Amino acid sequence: MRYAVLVTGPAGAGKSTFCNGLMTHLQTSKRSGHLVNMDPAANSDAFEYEPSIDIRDLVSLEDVMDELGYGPNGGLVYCFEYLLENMDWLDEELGGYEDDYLIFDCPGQIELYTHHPFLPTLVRHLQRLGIRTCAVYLIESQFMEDKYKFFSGVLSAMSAMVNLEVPWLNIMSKMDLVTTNVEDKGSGRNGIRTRKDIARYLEADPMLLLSAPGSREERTERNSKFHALNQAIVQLIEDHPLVKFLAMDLTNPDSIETVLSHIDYVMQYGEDEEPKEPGDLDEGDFAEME
Ligand SMILES: Nc1nc2c(ncn2[C@@H]2O[C@H](COP(=O)(O)OP(=O)(O)OP(=O)(O)O)[C@@H](O)[C@H]2O)c(=O)[nH]1
Ligand SMILES: [Mg+2]
Repeated sequence: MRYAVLVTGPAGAGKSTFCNGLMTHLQTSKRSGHLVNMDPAANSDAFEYEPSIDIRDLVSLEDVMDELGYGPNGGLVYCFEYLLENMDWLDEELGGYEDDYLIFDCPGQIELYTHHPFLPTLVRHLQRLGIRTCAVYLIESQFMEDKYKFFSGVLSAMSAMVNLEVPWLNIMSKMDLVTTNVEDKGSGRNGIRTRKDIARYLEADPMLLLSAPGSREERTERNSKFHALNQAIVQLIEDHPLVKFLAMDLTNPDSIETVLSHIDYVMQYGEDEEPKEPGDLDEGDFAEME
């Protein structure tokens, strides 16, 4: 059984850094993982591990911009359209892997997740090939500094979940930047002073929105529409409590292990493995016991 993890989320959320961290963790746990670069604009310096499959071998944004005169966003759309027309390339590239984790590092253009059909089509294709697929969606901990920004992240996660329809994990990345130390001046931002405060963000408690700056001001005619919009968002999140975040601190190996165990769980990793028969065992299976 092959497993695909789509690493998604807005620009700069830490997707490529997480992919590197996950690759290292899989290797130290003696599990096999392969990096799949899905970003036609990726800079090779960003990869600690050479991608085993790379969309840039099929089509690169630079060539599309040079040769067809597209801008960066139109060029990206063109690259994905080109990929969908040439899926046999991907099938061939994916052919050589068995019982492996394939980690797809996706681009950061948010519209790819919320309303373009590319990623849903890719997901269906992987599923047809019998590859068990899940997605992780990263938003970075700095989003917690501004309640409006945070809830726009929650809504984008929600629409990506609805659009992609695969087992899903939302991750709050860069938790090493969040401190609950009261001596640290930065830690009081947006009222984040205790673990309990952080927990309200990880649970995406919509009531936080009601205490956001400006939300208690006198309701003038000018801002009444703004209040009504906030109220509607609170109601929407309360009615559909789909989004919760798993905190991730890449400086702590236990944290990556926790994220990986959640990924294993949502993908039911290893559930179809047959126990080895005594006849299948060889000396290598006992090497670690010596
Ligand atoms: N402190 C801290 N910084 C991080 C972490 N993860 C990523 N960064 C930094 O955030 C920036 C963006 O990281 P990337 O991994 O390139 O983010 P990305 O989501 O792949 O970005 P795009 O592919 O451009 O959308 C880089 O400067 C990283 O060094 C983290 O866990 N902690
Ligand atoms: Mg990246």
